[in-house]
Amino acid sequence: MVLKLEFGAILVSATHNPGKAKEIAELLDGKFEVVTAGALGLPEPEEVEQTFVGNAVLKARAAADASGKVAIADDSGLSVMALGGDPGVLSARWAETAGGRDFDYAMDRVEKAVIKTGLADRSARFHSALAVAWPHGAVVAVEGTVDGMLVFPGRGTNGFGYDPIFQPLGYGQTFGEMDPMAKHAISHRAVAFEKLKAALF
Ligand code: ITT
Repeated sequence: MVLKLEFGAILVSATHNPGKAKEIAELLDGKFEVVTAGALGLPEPEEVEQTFVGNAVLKARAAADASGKVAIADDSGLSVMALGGDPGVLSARWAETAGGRDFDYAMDRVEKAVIKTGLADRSARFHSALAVAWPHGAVVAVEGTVDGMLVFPGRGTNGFGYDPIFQPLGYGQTFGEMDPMAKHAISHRAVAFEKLKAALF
């Protein structure tokens, strides 16, 4: 079986995160007819895997099998060196509060945890695993990363999630301050997309 995606095909974007959905749509660059898992009323599977790739595959597989269409999923997060890689695959869970997800709270948790280690190391890495699954069929997964430094307090209101506290290496702005196109030029998700394009398009 040749795993190729034709431009113009219907692709289910298996994310329930609006910030991520916007970036995935921009990175796909209008080449596919994108339907979201939310619009199709697909359930959100529990992310039980220990790796980004494992969870991306799980999400793409669930959406493809439930919809009968090719699906793309992203599992991503921030790994902080001083925290041994946390929050990592639990990045979304670190934001959970009784009132829903709160990333000001999550970024504050990261800052407090880093200070508590007593370490001066502020290096961090964003990961994005992308998986494309065919209904009840094959799956292709890739991973992209970008290295940077944590800055406290966070800066900027662009992007989503942990963007305000992440400054990519070699740049003076955080992802929260960067223009979205500038983030797309270097981000973990963009790196993963390039790999996916090479494999599938
Ligand atoms: P879906 O599973 O529905 O796609 P989610 O938000 O639950 O959405 P993840 O489990 O992959 O997705 O959680 C990763 C979290 O890491 C996410 O909620 C973001 O806050 C954060 N994150 C991922 N990519 C990011 C980026 O580019 N900039 C800032 N934060 C990011």
